[in-house]
Amino acid sequence: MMHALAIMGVSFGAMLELHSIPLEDSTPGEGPSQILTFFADVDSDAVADLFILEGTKLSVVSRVGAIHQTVLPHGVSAFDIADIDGDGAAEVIAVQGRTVFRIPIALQGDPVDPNKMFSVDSLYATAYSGPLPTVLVTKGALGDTLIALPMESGLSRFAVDGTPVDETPYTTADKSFYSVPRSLVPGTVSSGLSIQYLSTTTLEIDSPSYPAASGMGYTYLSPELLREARAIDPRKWPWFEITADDTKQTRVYCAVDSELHTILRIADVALGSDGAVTSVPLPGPERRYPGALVPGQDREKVDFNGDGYADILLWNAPRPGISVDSLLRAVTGRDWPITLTVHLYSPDKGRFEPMSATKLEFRIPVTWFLAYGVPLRDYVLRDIDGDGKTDLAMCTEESHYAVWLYREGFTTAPDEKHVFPEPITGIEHAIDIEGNGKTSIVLRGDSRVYALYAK
Ligand SMILES: [Ca+2]
Ligand SMILES: [Ca+2]
Ligand SMILES: [Ca+2]
Ligand SMILES: [Ca+2]
Repeated sequence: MMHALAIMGVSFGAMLELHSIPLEDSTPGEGPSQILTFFADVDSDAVADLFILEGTKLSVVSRVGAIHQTVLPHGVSAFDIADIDGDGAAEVIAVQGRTVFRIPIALQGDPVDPNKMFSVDSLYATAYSGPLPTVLVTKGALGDTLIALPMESGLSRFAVDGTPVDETPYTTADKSFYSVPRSLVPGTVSSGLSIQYLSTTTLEIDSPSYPAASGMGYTYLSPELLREARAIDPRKWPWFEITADDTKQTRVYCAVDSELHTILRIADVALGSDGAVTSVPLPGPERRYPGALVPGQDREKVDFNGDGYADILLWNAPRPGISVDSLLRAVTGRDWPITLTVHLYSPDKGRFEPMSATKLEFRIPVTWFLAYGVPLRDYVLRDIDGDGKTDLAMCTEESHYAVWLYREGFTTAPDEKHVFPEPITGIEHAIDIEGNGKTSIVLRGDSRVYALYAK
């Protein structure tokens, strides 16, 4: 075990504070090193802390500028982060073969050696080839800490001294399983935590300290589905919720045609007393909007004016064409204009306004248009400043990341821009780490992780 204190670059924007965290195994120009990032609360202050797993090196990034590192012993498969002794400081709880042990995470001073807790034959012994953050620590009926482990016969839970407490049997003979990756986001999501065993059993464990996993997920209104929708029954088009009450949910069904226009059809879907959909009517008349839909993420409502009704963001590029052919003829490295428009939903009219409420024009590298789908890179449609109105953040160049706050609309210049020493290669999280409605963003470069913390 070792302890390292790395230097972090910290810079301050108006809304997002940048922490630039070097990855130890990376060599510039050799591509991204394999890492896994997740959030857990290491110091019980109800603010989620960023963990970075590089091989067996587990780093936690404190908000004040230090990186504390713990090396997981060889052979660890599943591990979790939790304060199981209630002293306010989290431990690593890890499975290594038959052994379940704990390592206190030393935020100051020398690291502490692993303590063995108990031994048991769990399926985690051979589950993964390397360490993977999973949900191991749960709360029992009396608020006691229980360690949940998949066994041959079912999901078993043990007291911290290894005493068996309960077991939920598998419902089929198939014992293949996965568990929820640990990603703690205080205050933002429900307290329900489900450990799902693939087509076998689902155990709902009430664990108020550990809300369900969050973070960047797939976009369910994928560009592929939107482009394919035109050919099928509109009731099967991708849709999102505009608003809902106890009796009905207003949906907008979406398609994008070959001219990059968005076709929307609205339907009120009746809900039963249990909240379940009772019937899906044929959606209303088609309305066509100039530009292709930029989908939100994770079913998070995109609501630019904060009135509780979802709004839409469309992208468009000026003619002549944005066909692949014309782009391939363009010189690599050139940029190309793109226009984003917002159409607000009008509850009085029961449709999205035909006139855009705001327009954002800028240029992006022409090669971004070659990617299938939305040419915006690493975009986030979330409330960044916590005023209840959805904002926009995205790359404007390979190594630039810009934020536009939605006020009466978007301003021409971004409200904040961060320039990085290397291209951004992806987005790891867009996440509310404090439960205050503000979104923090974690970006990847080849040699660093860039955490943009909402202030
Ligand atoms: Ca914390
Ligand atoms: Ca502790
Ligand atoms: Ca709205
Ligand atoms: Ca906002």
